[in-house]
Amino acid sequence: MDRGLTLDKHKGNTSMSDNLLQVIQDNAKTAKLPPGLSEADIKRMYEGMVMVRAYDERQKKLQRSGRIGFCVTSTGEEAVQIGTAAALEPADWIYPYYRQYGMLMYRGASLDVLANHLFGNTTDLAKGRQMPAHYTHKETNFVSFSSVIGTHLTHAVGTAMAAQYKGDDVVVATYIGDGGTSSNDFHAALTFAGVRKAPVVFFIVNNQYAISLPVEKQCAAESLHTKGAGYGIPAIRVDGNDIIAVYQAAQEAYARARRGEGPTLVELLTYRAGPHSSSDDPSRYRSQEEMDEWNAKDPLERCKRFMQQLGIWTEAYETQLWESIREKMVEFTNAAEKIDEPSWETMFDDVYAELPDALRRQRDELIATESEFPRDNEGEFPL
Ligand SMILES: Cc1ncc(C[n+]2csc(CCOP(=O)(O)OP(=O)(O)O)c2C)c(N)n1
Repeated sequence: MDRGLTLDKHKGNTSMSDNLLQVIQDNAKTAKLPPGLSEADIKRMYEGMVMVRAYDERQKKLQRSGRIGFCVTSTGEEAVQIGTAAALEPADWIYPYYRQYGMLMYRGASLDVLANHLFGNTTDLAKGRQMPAHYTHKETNFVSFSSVIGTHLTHAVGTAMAAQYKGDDVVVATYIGDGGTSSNDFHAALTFAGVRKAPVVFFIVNNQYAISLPVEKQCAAESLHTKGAGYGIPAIRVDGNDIIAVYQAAQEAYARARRGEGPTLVELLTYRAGPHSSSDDPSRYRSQEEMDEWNAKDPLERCKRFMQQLGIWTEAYETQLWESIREKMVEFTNAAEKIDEPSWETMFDDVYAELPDALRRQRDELIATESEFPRDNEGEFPL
């Protein structure tokens, strides 16, 4: 049984095909402003997506030229991030995985927060100790992620339950890939959230692959949103490359949570247009035809077309936007590259209030060895 969300108030400007929520009509000549959104809101969302695309473009260049070791991009998934971020309030919480850093920028984190993490320098908020693409930022309630797929979902539900106990008017947005819906913690999190009616929204980012594994080999269900029914959680399937549909579904789901009606499961259908990470080569497991087919549904192009239909997009606007954003990306990443890396001995900090003897000995040995073999002789450093 599909307990799909009823999006009554959007009738007339949403179309459902195969139970997929879509708003943008690619072939329409004109469009009307969606309810509750101004022209400025739509432009802001588009600009947010361009920021993510430009950041990814910059990350890739830095990685290919050897200036950073590794990167994770989210090309093709910009509407997922910006559409769901745009409907949140500043006090709400985000429990992301590694492909939602665009939400950070949209919620006002300075670009140096991202750039410093990219280089893992001394000013990186994770102190250079996290995996790359595991961003964190207290001011925007963007919570650090553990690489163990799915584990953050239970933390998200815990935060939502805490807010419920305290009577705080906040919701929690959390994200999981199609592969991640097979994790143990997906089950634990949805079980608790359903029973406790926690104010949390689970977004399944169905980008069709878990590294090289296509979604149909991941799960035999026809669609992943049907998983909600097993936990008594209403669910909806949305065109994740249609930023207006993503925004509307997210807004409705957050509103349900705020009204005390509990969690919602939102499956966002999209495509990971790039590799899984800079260590992956997708041409080994998927065809060019498939990639071309999805690229034709690019979320930025679709939003641009919608803006054209509304009469709020021009070539001059586009050129100026890209120029100014690309300039910023270069400026912030070049600045982050100039900041020192954390010194080796900081790896012993922050875990124990008082360092146990065994670790103190190891740290002292490291410091002694390092002074014997200074850093400019890095090649000879015995570690
Ligand atoms: C428990 C666990 N198993 C395996 C991995 C290795 N791993 C890292 S990312 C990933 C794929 C996740 O795919 P998906 O959830 O679909 O997200 P996507 O990367 O496609 O956005 C895997 C298997 C891991 N980090 N944790």
